[in-house]
Amino acid sequence: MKFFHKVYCCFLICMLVFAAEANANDGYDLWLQYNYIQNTDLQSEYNTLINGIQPIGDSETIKVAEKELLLGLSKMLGNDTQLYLGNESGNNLLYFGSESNLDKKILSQLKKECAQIQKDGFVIKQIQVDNKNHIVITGKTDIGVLYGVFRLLRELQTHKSIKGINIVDSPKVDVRMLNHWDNLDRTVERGYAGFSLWDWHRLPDYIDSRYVDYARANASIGINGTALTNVNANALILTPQYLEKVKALAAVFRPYGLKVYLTARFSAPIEIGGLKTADPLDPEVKQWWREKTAEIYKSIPDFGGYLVKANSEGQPGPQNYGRNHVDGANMLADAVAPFGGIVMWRAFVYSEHDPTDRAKQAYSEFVPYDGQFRDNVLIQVKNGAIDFQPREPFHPMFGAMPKTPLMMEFQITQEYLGFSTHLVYLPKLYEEVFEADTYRRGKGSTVAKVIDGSLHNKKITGVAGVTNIGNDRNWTGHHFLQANWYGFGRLAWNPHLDSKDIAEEWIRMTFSNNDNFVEQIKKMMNDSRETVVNYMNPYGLHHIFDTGHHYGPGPWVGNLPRPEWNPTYYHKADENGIGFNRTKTGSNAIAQYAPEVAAMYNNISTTPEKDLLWFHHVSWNHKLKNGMTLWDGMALKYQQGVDEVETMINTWNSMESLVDQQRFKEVQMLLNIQLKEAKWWRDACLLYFQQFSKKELPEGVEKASKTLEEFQAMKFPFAPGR
Ligand code: BDP
Repeated sequence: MKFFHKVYCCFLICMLVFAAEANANDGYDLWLQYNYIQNTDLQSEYNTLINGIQPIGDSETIKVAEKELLLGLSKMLGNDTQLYLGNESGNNLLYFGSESNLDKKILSQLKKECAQIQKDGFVIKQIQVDNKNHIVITGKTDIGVLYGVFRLLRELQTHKSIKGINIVDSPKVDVRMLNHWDNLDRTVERGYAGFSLWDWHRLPDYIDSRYVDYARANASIGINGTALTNVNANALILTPQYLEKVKALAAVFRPYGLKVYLTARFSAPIEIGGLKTADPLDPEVKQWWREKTAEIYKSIPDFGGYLVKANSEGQPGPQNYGRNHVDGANMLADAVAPFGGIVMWRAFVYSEHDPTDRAKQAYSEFVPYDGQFRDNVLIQVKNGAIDFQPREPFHPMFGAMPKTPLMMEFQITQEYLGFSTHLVYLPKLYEEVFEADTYRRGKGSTVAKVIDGSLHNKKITGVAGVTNIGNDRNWTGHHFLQANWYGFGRLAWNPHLDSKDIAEEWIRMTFSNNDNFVEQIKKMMNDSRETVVNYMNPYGLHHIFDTGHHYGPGPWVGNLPRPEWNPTYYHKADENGIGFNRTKTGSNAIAQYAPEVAAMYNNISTTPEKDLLWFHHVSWNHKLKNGMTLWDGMALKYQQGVDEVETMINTWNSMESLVDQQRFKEVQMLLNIQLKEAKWWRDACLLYFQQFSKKELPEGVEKASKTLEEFQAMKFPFAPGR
């Protein structure tokens, strides 16, 4: 009896361990889960069409493509990897290699498709040669082939039929890059997912396997560049001691087509070069940058170039020497030009010495320079004119510099969107920006066309995203925020994609192909962006975050030395109403848009209500389109935001049986934090603004849980990301 009892206990423990393991998924594998495909029809289709794999070429890139195929196919189809290597029949092979290496017979079947490929694009096509069926993945470059391999794997991951497959796809943007705001001490500015991935201390000798997985993940979505260091730059990264470490990272990333870029501190010639000046017109300074750049290219021949924040928020720049942005950018551009490098010069500038509306300053400073930058300079512009708010109208610079390539800068990290604790699906925001119409060449001149270069025929194009990645096991601190990295990459590849389709791909690859799960979670993700706007910044409110760390509400902050650092500067609430008058009677920022757009925003009745308080100072009694007063409408939006988080929680809870326990619980806990914080936003903002509106809360808005004074007294000296 005792013996049986023991055996039974052992059995139970084994079962529990097994169940726990089956339910443990820490999210490390991102969207590359390669879950076993249960559907028997699909299993047999895939197994019939792919009997073996045949790499063409032997570059490092082709080798990693092969490795990825073996991993993906064996996991999804439950086969031993040997099966794919030892195929003798010669039928149903998967060929992958660049066009120039393909057999003539195979190539002749792909002529039409190959003619359509651009840049690092690819073809995936089922063909017949000598009565045998094959699938071929090819491109002009091996990197294109690798992208095609990831695309084929995605077709399987999302349970698409590959019978008669014929896909041609090319990136619409040249430079698709992540910007890491990572410091050399491994803290991450505005990072909420742990510390920096880059272990500078142990580099170059210790290569964390995570560097490989980082490169793989990026390649899987077409990201081809990474700026390793913070835009608030440290010149030390350009010293030999650090360049050796950068070289080691570049070597890991190279097979995946991921180029390394560095942020260049403008005063580096003084700080590490021993010069007396960093004046961009000084011959010695020019020489210093030329030599430094040559030194970098000597060890990293495919180095991408420099990303520069100059004369912005206290960073040094050409203006310190009475020079301008053109002088600074062109000096660096000349240094990288011989090696094919580029300079990404940021337009995020505003000054305490400039009394004009902060929203106008970047345009005022940069647009007059159109046509004066070197060909290898891209001006990197944030999506909106202030700073990565939950919602901003598109930046007026887009479309306004026809002779200069403008590069998009999005924030993937959620500095102003609840850090890594709030589930917000950002591709929805990116899509809204891309779809905005600048009217610079008539109707249909969307921001997407500015960025992909088609509006003004640009020779070089780019999109950058300030990343949300850290060394947290799940990379982004929240399982769902992996979707923002994923979606950013997909939209950088093609800014015309639909964010809903991207969400669906991601859900299927990351969680499940269960249709009910996909539909409900897609809706949840899709709605989440408007939800955060509702509980933080409805009707065009902006920058009412608590000081410095930007965690939580701080609409009352008005005592900071620089006026434009104060939330009160942005909302301008008083007894008459709320909002920033940027029309002709106010700061006239609207004049920076094309006449059609300016006319729309200048008139309160044609301004979309989502942007109302961005452009107008509006009376509390203003009648909204739904018939409510602004005060009632605003209060109810805050409440709606909270209610929507409750709906998200209900949706998620109803999906428990379809998700592994670990990710289910982690997301559940985070959603509960989000709800708590949504209520905090609602209560604190409404109590504060109520002092001006002097109106009761409309029916349906819950009573605040604390007094305004209590909210104002909340302090967070150790909020992350600073
Ligand atoms: C702001 C951030 C700050 C960045 C700056 C920038 O608060 O940390 O350095 O943007 O983009 O959003 O340069």
